[in-house]
Amino acid sequence: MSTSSQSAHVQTDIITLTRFILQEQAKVTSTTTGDFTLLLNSLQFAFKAIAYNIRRSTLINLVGLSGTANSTGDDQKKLDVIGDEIFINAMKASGKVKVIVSEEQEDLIVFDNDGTYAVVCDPIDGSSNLDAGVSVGTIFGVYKLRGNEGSIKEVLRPGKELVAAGYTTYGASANLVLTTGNGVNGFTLDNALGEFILTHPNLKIPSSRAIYSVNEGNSFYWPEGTRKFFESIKFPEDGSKPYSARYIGSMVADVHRTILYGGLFAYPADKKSKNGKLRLLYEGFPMAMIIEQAGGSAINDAGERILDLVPTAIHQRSGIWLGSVDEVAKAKKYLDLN
Ligand code: AHM
Ligand code: MG
Repeated sequence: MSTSSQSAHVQTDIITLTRFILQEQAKVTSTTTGDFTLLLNSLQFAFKAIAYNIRRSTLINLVGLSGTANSTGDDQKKLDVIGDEIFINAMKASGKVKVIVSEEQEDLIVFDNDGTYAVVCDPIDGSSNLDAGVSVGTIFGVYKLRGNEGSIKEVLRPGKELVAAGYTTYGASANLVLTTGNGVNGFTLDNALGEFILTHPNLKIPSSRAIYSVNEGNSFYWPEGTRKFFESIKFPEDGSKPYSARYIGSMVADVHRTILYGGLFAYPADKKSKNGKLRLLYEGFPMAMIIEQAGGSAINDAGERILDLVPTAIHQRSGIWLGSVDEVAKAKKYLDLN
């Protein structure tokens, strides 16, 4: 093999997450303090540490329940607790985060520092899948504080005020998908280098795709509009092909596929879960920001834009419909029937 063809297989000019962030920040250098860069650096450390522990969990007896329940009564897995601790410690150590909301903590946490950011997160989402080795992930959103004191008002704000959002999937590889309000970029963790490498620049979601992703087991409880919509794509009356179903049961993995392939992901409200299952602040908002930044849309059961909603409680739930613009628009027509 010639030298040039050998080198063709070896990337010698790699864009790591750190390099990417520094480049992005350099574009707005007059207004930046470097705090956001440090915050993102601490975030990526948390993702690496969580990925590492998930990968070895079966070997070091980290599978199974911890014997505790979280703020909303869900049984916690050992890894839920560990992931939460890793995340909170990393945010605290950054010195740049004053307020944290975590799915695993009943109340918000306020640090005694001069941090200027609030971070909302679900440290390990989809944890019911953990013991089977199915993909799980971390979801996060970042608000810039308006005041100097850390108060709940800093996070009971509409999703459109997030300055950054993202998720990391822990599956065959760890994939970090990030937006700072200027498009969406995807990074893959190179385990040997210990670096997230830019592998999916400027991610765009296809505008339509005949794939739906929902827990069909809840269809007994669905309201009429929701039921009729899913019926309409499974039994099309216009001669078109029925949609394909894909449901992993890990929001991060289902949303990641939806961004890459297109389609619709939904966790609607139903008679059993009157406000839906997913949490607005740290699941709905970050995912809605990413989806919109990738060219898709995200609405609730009333057809309202998710990012316009204003939470009144940190663990508030909401019905969520997100994905390709055409697919969400198709579903929206039926939501009026609910
Ligand atoms: P969790 O935050 O307790 O892990 O629950 C959220 C998860 C999502 O990842 C996923 O979309 C949903 O719950 C699946 O719920 P279900 O098992 O009811 O289909
Ligand atoms: Mg969750």
